[in-house]
Amino acid sequence: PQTIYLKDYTPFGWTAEEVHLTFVLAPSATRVRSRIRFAPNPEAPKQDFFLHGEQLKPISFAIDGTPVTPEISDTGLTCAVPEGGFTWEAEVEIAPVENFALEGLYMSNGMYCTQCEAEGFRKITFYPDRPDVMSVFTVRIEGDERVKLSNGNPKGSGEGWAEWHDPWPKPAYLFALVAGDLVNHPGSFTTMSGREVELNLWVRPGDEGKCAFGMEALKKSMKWDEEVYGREYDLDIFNIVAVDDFNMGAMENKGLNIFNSSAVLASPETATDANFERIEAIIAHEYFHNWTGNRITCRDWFQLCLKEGLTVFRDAQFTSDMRGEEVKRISDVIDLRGRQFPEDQGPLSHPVRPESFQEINNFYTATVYEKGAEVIGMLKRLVGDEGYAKALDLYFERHDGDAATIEDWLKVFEEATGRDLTQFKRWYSQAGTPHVAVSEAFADGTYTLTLKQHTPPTPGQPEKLPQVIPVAVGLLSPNGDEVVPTTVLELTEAEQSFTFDGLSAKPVPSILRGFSAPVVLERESSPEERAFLLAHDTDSFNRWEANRDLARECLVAMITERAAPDVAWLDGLEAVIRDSALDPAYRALMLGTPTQSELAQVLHARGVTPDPDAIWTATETLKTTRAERWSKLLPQLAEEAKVTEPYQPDAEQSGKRALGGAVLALTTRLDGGAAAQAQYDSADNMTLQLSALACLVQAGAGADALAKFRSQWNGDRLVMDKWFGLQVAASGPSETADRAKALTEDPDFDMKNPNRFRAVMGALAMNHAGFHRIDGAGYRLLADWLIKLDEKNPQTTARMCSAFQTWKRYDATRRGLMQAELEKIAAKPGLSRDVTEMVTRLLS
Ligand code: BAL
Ligand code: ZN
Repeated sequence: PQTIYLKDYTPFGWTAEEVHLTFVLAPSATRVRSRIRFAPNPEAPKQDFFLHGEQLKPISFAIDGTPVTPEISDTGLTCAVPEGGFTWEAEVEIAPVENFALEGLYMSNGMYCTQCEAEGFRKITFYPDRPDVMSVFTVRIEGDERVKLSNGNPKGSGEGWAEWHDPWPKPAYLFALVAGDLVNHPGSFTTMSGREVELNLWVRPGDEGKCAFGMEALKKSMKWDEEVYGREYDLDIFNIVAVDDFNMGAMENKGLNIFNSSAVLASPETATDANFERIEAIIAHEYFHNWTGNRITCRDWFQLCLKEGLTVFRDAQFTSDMRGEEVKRISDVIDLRGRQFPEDQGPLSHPVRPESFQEINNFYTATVYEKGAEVIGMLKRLVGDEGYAKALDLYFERHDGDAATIEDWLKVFEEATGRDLTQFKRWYSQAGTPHVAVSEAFADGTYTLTLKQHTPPTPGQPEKLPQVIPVAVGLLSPNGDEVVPTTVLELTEAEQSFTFDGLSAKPVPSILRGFSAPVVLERESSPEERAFLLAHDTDSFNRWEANRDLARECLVAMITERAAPDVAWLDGLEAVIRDSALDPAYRALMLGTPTQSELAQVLHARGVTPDPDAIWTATETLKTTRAERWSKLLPQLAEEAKVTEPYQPDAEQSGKRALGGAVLALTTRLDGGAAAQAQYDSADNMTLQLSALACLVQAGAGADALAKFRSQWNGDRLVMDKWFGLQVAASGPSETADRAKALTEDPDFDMKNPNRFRAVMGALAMNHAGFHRIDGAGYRLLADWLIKLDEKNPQTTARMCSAFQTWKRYDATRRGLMQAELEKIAAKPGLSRDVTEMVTRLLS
């Protein structure tokens, strides 16, 4: 496959002044007619006229009304064109019903829908399918379906047809079309300038009862973007459609967002608190793209983080405002360490702005999204809230209507704040997670912190230069008072010292407060000092972090030295858990332990080959020890976690249920599942039902409940995804692969549905000890299914290949087994470009 480089960017030779599309829908023979007015682009070098196009059956072509015969290849067409402007017309035929890649125009449960980002539009018609070609689209849809939707505002409709016009120029990746017998949940919103916007959430008949929450989340997002960023919605109508078969979470098509049904449909009976929170965040994310992504888009796909990093940052701000900052920050850091750190520290490591790719779909990664958002968080910390607000105002003012770059983005910050961001820009070009080592000294009332930064080599980048790292620090006196409040130190050199004067005693430092930079902090610290921070740190993130450090060190000692669990730490933690002044959600997070994969990463970094079975055993032992040690406390906590009011998916109730869920998991270790069974039998919402079911399955007492659950929820695809996933996630390591295999033989397992495939195979990959079973059964099962899925859906297959990204960490047996599976995938004749690129990188 061809490699594409950032350095080779060249503008397209023409501008597309307007685009008219007509779709005559038919499942296996949809006709697409295009009429496009092209004009020479004065800013582009001379070039052949090339339009992207893949898997299209050509019917006819004309320029200015005269038939032409372009030269057509697998990737597009070239054609001789007049010197000046001209009107291009083409007609092609496509077969949506045969499109299982879920890219371009396809069908899901009899409904037509599209997914064009990143390069799906070329599977709909011939077009300059690149984000810097922006045009005004008018779309006509002909078909028998009751509902026919596209971008922009409705222009007209009649028996068997509908027309839409989008006045805002957009790239083809934001094009969307939906047609089907859908029903809508309506709403409306009055914008800050007083315009009425019609809102609709379109779903399949039967799903009407799962729309109310999503609609309210949309209204809250619209309001928040006005209040916090001054951004107003710009069309008369905003449509959201729920689709069952969808590769991603959702897509921000202009005025017509298309959502994976799992990311929008929710009712208390069918969705968990975590589902509700995710839905609120994704609706916000897609809505916020209207300005950060659509009105200002990306010049090329290397700039993907320009819209994604910023929009993730904005949706995180929104969730913080809706649900509380401390819990959101901790959850985001857990996620970053769980998904982005392994990526950044393995063969798939790439900069936030990659410099080359073969298949752009492989770069919708945690690095581009989540590290991209962290980079913006650092920028905001460095320039301050006011500087950030000024820079964003300038960004929207200057670049509205543009296809912009990271250089444009950084320039508005430089101009708005006067700050030179030359060095900061390295965050966009250097891959890898920086490590910051800390040493300290105290003499004559002066405390000195010395910080040293180092970023390990990553593929193609053996040497790294120092980055600008904002390190938020606070100092506590030995009695627990804060003597220096949070201060941001700017680490710019490889090694740098910072001093604090006038202290009466050696302070205890609280470093990297709020996780002020996405780095690994290396600091020798005693258990006593960590326990002190757990008891006294005024920064809630670092208080949680102290506990996480203690948990990690306890588990590492259990794994490597067969040590007993650290009871001094457990007593310190108990004091926090008992503190009813603390938010239950925060206490629930305190009860979490580092994941087994995170422990494997820590051991590997310390030169110890991780043994998944030993990690699993230590984690289990620690949990059982906690349960036994806290046997009297657990019933009290369970009582405190009870919600007596009617179900609401808000932060307050969710926090209580999260604490209750953590307590139930411990209690099950003592009572064999009695409390879980009682909760299962009386649950009136999915959060309680599912947490009880997980406990029962984990305790080996789930057979009845699983059968009941299935018969209760058989008709609900989203709930049944939970049934599939939970059994694999909650199974013990010796049976995970067998359980997953049996589920793939279930008549309701459908590999063509990405949610169902991920429910089973994603859960297998996430069950650390189960996936890494020493006989390689987990690896084999996953690889075999990836090979099968690649023939249908390369995009989802390629993303799931990342399950193997840590393969080099393990012992020779497991390494050999994983390598063999990767080589087996690589050797498959006809392997997609997506998966070829992924396995090549993984094996490099
Ligand atoms: N643009 C792809 C889906 C998302 O990030 O919103
Ligand atoms: Zn996005």
